[in-house]
Amino acid sequence: MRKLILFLALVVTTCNISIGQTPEHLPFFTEDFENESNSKWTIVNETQVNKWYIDSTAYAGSYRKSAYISSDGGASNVYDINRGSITHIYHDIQFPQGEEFVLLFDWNAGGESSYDYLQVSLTDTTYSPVPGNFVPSENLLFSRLNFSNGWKQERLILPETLLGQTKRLVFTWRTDGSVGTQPPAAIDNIYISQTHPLAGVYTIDNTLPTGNRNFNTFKEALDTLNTNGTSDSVIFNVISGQVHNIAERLQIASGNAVDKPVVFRKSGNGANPLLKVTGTSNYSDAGFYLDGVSHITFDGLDIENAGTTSSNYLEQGFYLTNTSNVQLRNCSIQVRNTYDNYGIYTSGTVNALQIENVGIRDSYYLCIGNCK
Ligand SMILES: [Ca+2]
Ligand SMILES: [Ca+2]
Ligand SMILES: [Ca+2]
Repeated sequence: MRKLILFLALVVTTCNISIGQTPEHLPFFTEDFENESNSKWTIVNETQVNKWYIDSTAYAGSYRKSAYISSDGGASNVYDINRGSITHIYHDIQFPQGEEFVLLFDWNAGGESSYDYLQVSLTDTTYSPVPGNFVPSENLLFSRLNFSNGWKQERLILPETLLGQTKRLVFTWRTDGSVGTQPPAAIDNIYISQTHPLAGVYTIDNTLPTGNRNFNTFKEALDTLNTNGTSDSVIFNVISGQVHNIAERLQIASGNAVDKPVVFRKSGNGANPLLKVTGTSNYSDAGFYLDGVSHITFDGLDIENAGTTSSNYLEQGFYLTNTSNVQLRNCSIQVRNTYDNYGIYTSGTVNALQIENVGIRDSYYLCIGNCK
């Protein structure tokens, strides 16, 4: 018996150069810069004018932290376009034997065509990046990233020649000394995984690090799901009572190898896990985006707007497009109470959407589209 219960409320860092880092052991390497001491990464700035920092400035008005370039001591994510500089931030990664690897990271940068840009390299650990100098080009993974027009994610399958080796992952920001578009580079959510598909039971527990079948964040769980796909049914047990502060787009998208049922469900006797979602100035931010996927269940998760102004309100709980056999159960959705907001929004061809015991508050519309 399906029922839709509706509550329509209507109402830093400077120039520390060191080598001999402790390598990170895979299968999972993740870095969101939120809780890390700066010492995990080595920053090579010296007297260069545009320096790397780890802090929160690159996200205006948000709690989120990243690594970013600044020419004013880290106070703002702004660079001096009139002075040339090359600076680096790096960390060592130990690649185990096994299968191929995938690298994902988020970045944001303006820059200038072939003059001001972000580079990403993978070098031997015997190589130490030098301020004012490029990393030798044979090590480049990305030779020129700029003009992202907002935060963007890159994804790259790494060569199998890395198996069993320790390598140095280097991010470099280069400026030539004239002309440029703000902001300079910022990077976040760096992630390296082996590409084997998911199967069986995992946890999402934000008190434990990612690894050993646990994901610290929803973002890491969904990145892995989207990247690696599934070879059998998958359950994510989300620990009850925990609060997840979300400011990133959570998406399960088409083109991925999600070909078996995937369930996100509350685990434990406490309150539903609560996702407090900070949106953007866009008028259609959603807690979860499901695009072109099928057989996905959310059971016992609450979604709540954490935005405080029109620049960051959450307007939708779930956004579904071209999905089938999606089930939403035992959830509470609270978005921002303004016109054109939706608890559940569907578009395209949505088949067999099941909604059971879902409370929707502060939403102008409860569910639009093919809602049953
Ligand atoms: Ca971050
Ligand atoms: Ca320039
Ligand atoms: Ca918004």
